[in-house]
Amino acid sequence: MAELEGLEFGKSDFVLLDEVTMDQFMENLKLRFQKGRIYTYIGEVVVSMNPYRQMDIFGKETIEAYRGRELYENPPHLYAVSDAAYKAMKRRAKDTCIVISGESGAGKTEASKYIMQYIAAITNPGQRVEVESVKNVLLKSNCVLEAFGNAKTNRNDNSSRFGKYMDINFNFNGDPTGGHINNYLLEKSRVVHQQQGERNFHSFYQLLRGGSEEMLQSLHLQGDPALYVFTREGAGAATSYNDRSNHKAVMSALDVIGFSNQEITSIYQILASILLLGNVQFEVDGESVQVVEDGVVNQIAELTATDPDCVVKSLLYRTVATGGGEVIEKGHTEQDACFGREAFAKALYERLFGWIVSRINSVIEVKNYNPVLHGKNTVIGVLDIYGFEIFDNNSFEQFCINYCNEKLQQLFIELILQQEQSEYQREGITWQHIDYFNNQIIVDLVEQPHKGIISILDEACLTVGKVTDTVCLESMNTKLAQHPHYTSRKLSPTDKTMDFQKHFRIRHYAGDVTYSVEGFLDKNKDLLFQDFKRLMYNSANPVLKEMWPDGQLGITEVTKRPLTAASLFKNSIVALVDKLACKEPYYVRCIKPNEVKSPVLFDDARCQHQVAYLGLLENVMVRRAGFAYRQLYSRFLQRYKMTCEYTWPNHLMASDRDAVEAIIRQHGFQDDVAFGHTKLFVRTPRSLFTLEQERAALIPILVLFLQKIWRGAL
Ligand code: AOV
Ligand code: MG
Repeated sequence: MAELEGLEFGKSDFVLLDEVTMDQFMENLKLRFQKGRIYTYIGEVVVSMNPYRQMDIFGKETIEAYRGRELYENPPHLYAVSDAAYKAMKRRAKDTCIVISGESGAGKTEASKYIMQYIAAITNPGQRVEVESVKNVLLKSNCVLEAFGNAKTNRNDNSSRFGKYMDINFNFNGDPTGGHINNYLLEKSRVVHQQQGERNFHSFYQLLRGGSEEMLQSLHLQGDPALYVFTREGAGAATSYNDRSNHKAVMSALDVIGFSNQEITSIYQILASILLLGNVQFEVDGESVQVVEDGVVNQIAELTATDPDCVVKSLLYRTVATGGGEVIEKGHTEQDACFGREAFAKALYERLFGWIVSRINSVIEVKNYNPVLHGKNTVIGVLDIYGFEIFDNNSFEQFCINYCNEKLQQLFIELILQQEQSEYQREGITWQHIDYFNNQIIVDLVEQPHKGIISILDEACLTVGKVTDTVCLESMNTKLAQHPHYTSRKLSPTDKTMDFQKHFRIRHYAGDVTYSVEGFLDKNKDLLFQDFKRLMYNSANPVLKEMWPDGQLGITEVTKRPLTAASLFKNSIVALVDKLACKEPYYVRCIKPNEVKSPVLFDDARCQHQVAYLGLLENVMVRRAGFAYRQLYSRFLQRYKMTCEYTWPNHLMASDRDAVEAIIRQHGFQDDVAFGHTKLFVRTPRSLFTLEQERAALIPILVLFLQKIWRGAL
């Protein structure tokens, strides 16, 4: 709770507000934003405003100023929480995680990069080569993942279209020894279609605009995104993103990470194949469907190291096993052929992305670690996921992204608002309960077995015969009619923005989103004809082949019906939340100041909306009424007994609790603490800091004293 800066910059911790009201909160947030103070604490939570301009607060000197310091010794900063997470991990051997949340464009990805840079800068003072190399790969991986996983959307020029959770492993010295990246549901539909004003993934434009002439020629490409169906839409989109220089950076990062030349070439061959695939056209010739121009198909075949006839065949036919075990080839309709081509392009990209992540993981995975020799291996996790988003047209992807944000909000409530209050109750601390909106009800609406939206979608996907999106919507409307956070057109007949055959609306914690159900079932089924998988598995390029292990299955081999996209996503997010919940969490709550990317505009209504749904005011209330630190009496005593004459070396009191009380009284900290059944609760860090300092000053004296006893001098 530092007050290190003058009050003209506002309060550096919202806990210090005179009164905890929305007005005061907003006034402070606005003042600090206007004064260029983009970070403010709520206790240990950092509230971060996107400055939309380069700030001079991330340099080497700043890093040094925060290194090893306590939170309240410096003005609020991401570096301070990073250091706190690092210290907790190093001193107490705790696994920690930093969860960065906020809506699309609020600054999560930028924050995650600063956090990683800080951790890299403060570790490995001995400059050990192998540690430096791990750090380098961790940092460089960002550039590659952003190129392939980010895109311009209407909300953010560099929007993450995948979720990323990165574990960094540390040895007992506190130096990084490796890491692991988990990626979550890439928005692959973007490969074949983008909304107006948006772009495909950066990687395509980087290649087309930044690739050398020689490179493009070898890939059968021309350097103009307007020539390719998949990049045409976004070719003219204005963006602050420089494709040319980023292409160079990605090539060099791939090299530093350790991708071989063959692997790098393969990556670009796959990108080129996808672009060319988008330009394949079909025509109906009598009864059958044909490819309009063989030339493109030949190029795709060359780039994927496959046979041109086989490429054509997999585009126009699918092999199916009849009930009698007979295998027949069934010609596609034009519509099926288009569907297949798009599914293939999306799958190629998704598998490429997944493969890149796993290649990076294989480089940074912790090797030769022996817990007996090297001590406990601890972890700091950094979560940077796609933020809550509302577009003019919201589809399956927004549904998944927003569900994921509901889950993270639920975790925040659980860890910051709920657990805190229930512990006070358990420990018998007098406590005025603070109310907050619990979004569990929305989480249930989406994920509950049998009754939730995902279950209803899955059921529709499993039903044999033609269940359309509209039929599925009707089923949702019937089953969810009573749900307070679900609306259909039927329930809201006067609402002109909703078509009752197409739309449903969820009242999310962060706002109402109307989803268009069109394409939901196809995206959930995520069907890719087996013929494409076999084609890729039979590629003469070993890199490509490796991405398609499931292509080796025979036609008649019965495969289990795979989980749907929504169920897979749900399972991965549930696993993520479990992973986070067992670590000590640090939170960065990002806020977007305005919709127009302005460094000076503070849009009061938009900001207040975010503060409200993020539960920040409730966070301040819980924090302010509460106690930041707590420790079992026995542990507290063990650590600080030397600072009090009644407890050193041993106390004669009836209980540890009484002894702790003696320490507190001797220091005059009575007003800063509360005594629970088993733990001492401390409100501000100052008291603990004083005790720590005293302890630190006493230790050398004690050591001398003990040495003398040992030598028999006393
Ligand atoms: P996001 O990760 O929260 O959105 P980003 O981190 O990509 O948002 O930030 C969006 C843009 O805001 C960046 O490209 C920068 O232009 C600017 N910005 C954010 N933080 C800073 C900062 N600290 N300093 C300067 N500029 C900043 V999304 O991935 O869309 O949910 O899905
Ligand atoms: Mg992002």
